[in-house]
Amino acid sequence: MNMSRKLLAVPAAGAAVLMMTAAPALASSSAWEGMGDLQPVPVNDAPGSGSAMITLDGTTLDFTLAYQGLLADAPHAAHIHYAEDARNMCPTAEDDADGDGFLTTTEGGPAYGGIKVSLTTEGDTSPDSGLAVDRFGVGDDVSYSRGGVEVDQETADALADGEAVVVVHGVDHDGSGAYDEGDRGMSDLDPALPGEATDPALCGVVEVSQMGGVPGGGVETGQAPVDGQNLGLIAAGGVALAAGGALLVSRRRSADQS
Ligand SMILES: [Cu+2]
Repeated sequence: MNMSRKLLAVPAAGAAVLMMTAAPALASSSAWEGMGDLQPVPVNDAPGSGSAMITLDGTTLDFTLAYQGLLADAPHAAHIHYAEDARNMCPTAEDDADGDGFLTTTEGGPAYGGIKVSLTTEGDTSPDSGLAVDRFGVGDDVSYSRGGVEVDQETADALADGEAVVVVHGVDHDGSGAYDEGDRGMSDLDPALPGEATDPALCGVVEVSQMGGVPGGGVETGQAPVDGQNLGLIAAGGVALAAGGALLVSRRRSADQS
């Protein structure tokens, strides 16, 4: 083997490694970040706002839920809602089906679907914990985070497609300073709870804001890359491919000549 072929073999191997590592990243990653801008549900008009920050990697969810202005010293159940046959949006005034001036969680169902994930502060996050009022945020200035929450594939897809809706519950309709039966009556979800405790207060559709961390998520989900990382990696892969091809050609020529 002459000297020039030895020197060529090193960069050729380097190019091959580049191609091998780039290809799986493009095919398998689906990490992204998103946010739901939480605004008062129409009709109920709770005095508050908030945000749900979401990071999803495959089916593993990290979230930070923050909201202000809701009833002080009272628990606020919060969930990710979704249903395939829902409108995948926040309710409108038209969703107050019986026109009584209270938009119940059930009446909001056609807009946002059922509970898929309970955004509890600890423990179980399944729909079973939907009304676990001792494991949600309490009060009028709330912020908490959790990591490593496993969601099902349907929920992960709904989140990535901008079809999942975060809802925070609990509306003091009559301004009494507590959840009570009042004019609203008892809850459509649990007859043991006042309707004020479960009515939807804040709502926001989760929108993908960044295909973050691992390049290539945009390829798998069909979403446009927003930070140019995908394009950069594809370009780098193209260069590696071209360089590898050129080296193969030159190596073949060397072999022919020897
Ligand atoms: Cu909910």
